[in-house]
Formats: sequence, C-alpha cells, structure tokens
Amino acid sequence: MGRGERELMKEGLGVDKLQKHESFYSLGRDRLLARAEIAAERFKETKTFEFPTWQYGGPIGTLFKLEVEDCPQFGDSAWIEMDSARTAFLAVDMQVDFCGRHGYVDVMGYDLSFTASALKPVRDCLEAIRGTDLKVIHTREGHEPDLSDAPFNKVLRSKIIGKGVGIGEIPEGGLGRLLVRGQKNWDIHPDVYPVEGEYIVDKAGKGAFGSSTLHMYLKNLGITHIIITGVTTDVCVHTIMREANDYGYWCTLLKDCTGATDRGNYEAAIKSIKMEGGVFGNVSDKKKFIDAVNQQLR
Ligand code: C5J
Repeated sequence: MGRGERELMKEGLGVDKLQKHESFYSLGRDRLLARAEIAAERFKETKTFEFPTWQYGGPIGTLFKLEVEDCPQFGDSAWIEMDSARTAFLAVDMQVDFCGRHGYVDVMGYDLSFTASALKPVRDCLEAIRGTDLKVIHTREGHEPDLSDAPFNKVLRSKIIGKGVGIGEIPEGGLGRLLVRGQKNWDIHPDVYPVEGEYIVDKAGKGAFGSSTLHMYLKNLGITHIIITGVTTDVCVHTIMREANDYGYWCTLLKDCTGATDRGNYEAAIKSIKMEGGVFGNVSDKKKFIDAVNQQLR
C-alpha cells in the first residue's frame, strides 16, 4: 500500500471509496472526450460548432448559425450555432466617455473617430435584434462619486496622460466628472441608448466578471453564447471576452462593431482571438450577424 493510500485509509477512505472517487472523474473525462470526438467529426462534415444539446439541453428559442472568419485556420470559414433565447448581445462601454467629445478618451488625446466608428454598426445590430428573443446587455465603466472603488494607480495614470485632468475631474468644456457614475459623459451614448427590456451592468474595472453583476445576469438568463461589441477592442472588450471564454461561454466578436484608441492594438486584438483555432472565441462582422438574424430569426 502506497503512502497516499495509507493516508486515505487513515481518513476512513478505503480503496473501494478511492476507486469510486476516481471512477467519478474518469467517467466525466471519458464522456467529455467522447462528446468532443463526435462534435469534431460533425465539424469536419458541416464546418459548424453545433449547439451542444448534450450539455445545455434542447433549444428554448430558435437555433441559428453565424458565419465566423479564419477558423480553425486563417483563411477558413466556420459557423457557430446558437439558441436565440440563450444568446446575449453585449455592447461594452458605448459611453460618451469613450466615444464622445471631452470624454475620457478625448481628454487622453486619442483620435475619437475610431471609437466613435462603432456607434453606427452597433446601432444597426440593436435595431436588427430588437423584437427577437436575443438578450441585450449594455455595460458601463465608471466609479462611485466618492471614488471609493477607483484604484489609486488608475486615477493617477489618467491624470498624467490627461495633462492634469483625470478620472473624477471635469475637463474644460466637459459634461461632468470623467468616468464617474451619474455624470452625463459616463452614460451610454444616445445613439445606442438601451431601451426597455435591455439590461445595464455597471462595472468599476476593465473586466466585468470580478467587478460587476454581469456573470449573474448571464447565469440567470441561461446564456450560453455571447455576441460581443463595444469599445475599446483591446481593453474592456478583450478583457471581458477573455473572462467569458474562460467560463466556457461561446464568444463571437463583431469586428466592425468595435473600436480602439490605436489601430495596431485593434488589429492585434482581433488576430489574437483567432489563434489556436479560436483561443478567445471567434470573429465575425455586422453584415454576417444582421443577415443571420434577418434570414433565420424573422
Ligand atoms: C478603457 C474601456 N480603454 N472601456 N476602457 O480604459 O476599454
């Protein structure tokens, strides 16, 4: 009898119990691998990541397929199958602070036209899905008025890059205090403002799983697939996509429904998603998404 087994015997866990314990894990492992084998065979035939009913049960809404690019290899096309009722359309931080004049991004001195370029395509997507059973969730980055949830280093760095005006302060010609909850500049841009029935999540961080109720919303709504849009591509959008991907959500970024403060960072962020056959999920675009909605959910 080995040392480990002797230890378990001491704790009253005999070889019998140990074997049961191990078979519990090996059963789960074997089942997962068998499902992956079946799904991989199906993928070879259909180029589709089919909705895994073995895992989630049958569809509640309508199954629909979205074409994604450069998957599994660069140059290939594939399709993701989703259940409309368990798909969330996520609009990340489409706030005046990120897309509007005298907001946080503008004060830092970046070209606003890139982040603002996401407004029209996100609006087009929202118009296409309103009235379907897809769930819409908007996020807002910002801090309590007393800045009790703002890390000192974040505030300091913003003050330095903003040439003396940082988070919590009002820039010349501004609408209010930068990235502070309740201020006009912090709110969602009027072009993509939420309508009744859509969810809003406030977050203090770049990510959302550790600093907001996003994960509870996703769980309570039974979400399995997420369509991601918003700003900025390489910061909040990417952080949230990585977090969601780690939790097993099937994420697809619509590349023209997002913008950044820097073109190189944007390109790298899009490319990095596609590595390893989709290391953070997949990439599609507005046209493919709206066509999928109109042709399959209307
Ligand atoms: C940034 C964000 N870039 N929403 N925030 O600070 O991406």
